[in-house]
Amino acid sequence: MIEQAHAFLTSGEPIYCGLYGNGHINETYLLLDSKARTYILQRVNRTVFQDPELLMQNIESVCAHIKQTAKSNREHMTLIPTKNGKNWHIDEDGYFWRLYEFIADSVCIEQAPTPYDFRESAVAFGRFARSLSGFDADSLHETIPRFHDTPNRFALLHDAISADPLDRVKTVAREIEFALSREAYAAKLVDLQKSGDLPARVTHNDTKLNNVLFDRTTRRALCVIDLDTVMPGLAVTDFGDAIRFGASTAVEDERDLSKVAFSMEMYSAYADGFLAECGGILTSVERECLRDGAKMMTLECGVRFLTDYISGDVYFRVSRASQNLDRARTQFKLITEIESNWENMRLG
Ligand code: ADP
Ligand code: GN1
Ligand code: MG
Repeated sequence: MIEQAHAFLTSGEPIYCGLYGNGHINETYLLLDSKARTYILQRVNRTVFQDPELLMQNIESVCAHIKQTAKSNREHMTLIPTKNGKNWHIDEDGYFWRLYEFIADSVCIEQAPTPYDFRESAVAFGRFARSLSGFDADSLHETIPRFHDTPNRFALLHDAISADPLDRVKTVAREIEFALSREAYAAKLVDLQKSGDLPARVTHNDTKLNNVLFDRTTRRALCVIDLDTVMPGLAVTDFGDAIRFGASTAVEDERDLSKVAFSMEMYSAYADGFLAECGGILTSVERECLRDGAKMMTLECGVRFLTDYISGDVYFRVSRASQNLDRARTQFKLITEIESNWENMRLG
């Protein structure tokens, strides 16, 4: 990987490069140069992102927009150009690379230790939403078509069940039944979008807690990262995806389901931070549907993990057998808990 780093305009000579982070899609490396500067080197997943050059155009323009209101260079992502003046490098094997400055003195959290930390991440995503409310959505390319089209995610689950390439369907009958019994609900948000009741906005679309960087010392949120899926979408799904991941009491691939619960305390802390930052731009229908965003993203993600398990783990990176099935199961457990808490989750 260090060979690919030489294509970029780093301050010193690249001297160390090692795998970094817990993303499921791209391959991320920490790079150090001879002037002790650190960077994030990424190999973009070309199966997931069919046109990475268009994706980089999105990232460049979104970063430039956020930079205008950022108070320091730790509050926005900075791309390092190549020696040829581009923002990406294609190596001799056809792999697609990019380099960011490592945001100094930052930490990334996989599970919020306190509601305060989770609220801080909501402040970051809320600020991100507010900042991009003035951004021209039509200038963005759709990097993954139909990304949060939940009915289409169900259609892909049906396709996987029919294909059943590894004969796994018979082992996941309970999970399939759980998902399909909620299929009628899947269209709720896309229908409200089609009817114009939910406005399309520029959204992040992958609002996991580990896509926010925090200040190492103060624990204040610094910067939203992982901008690959920034494109037109719904504010309620950005809210909901963050809840799906961060309001769980366990990690996403926890095997012991007795540890997986939905924390109303975390939910309320996130809602508080999010609404404080961007509540002013939300319509009353959006506020009413925030809890649907949480349920929908949990259902959609569970369906995606289950589909990938049945298909042979071709999309989400796995480090052990059945990891995608474990991930699907945690999402389904969370849905039952969300359903029990439904009345208390009202925000609009
Ligand atoms: P993926 O799409 O695979 O999730 P990310 O862009 O989220 O990839 O990066 C993976 C991890 O790398 C992040 O969770 C974070 O820990 C770290 N990271 C990414 N960009 C930066 C950055 N600019 N500064 C510091 N850490 C970063
Ligand atoms: C992927 O790239 P990462 O790990 O931040 C996925 C999200 C899922 C998430 C589940 C481009 O996010 O949609 O919600 O895994 N990203 C893409 O953990 O598919
Ligand atoms: Mg990420």
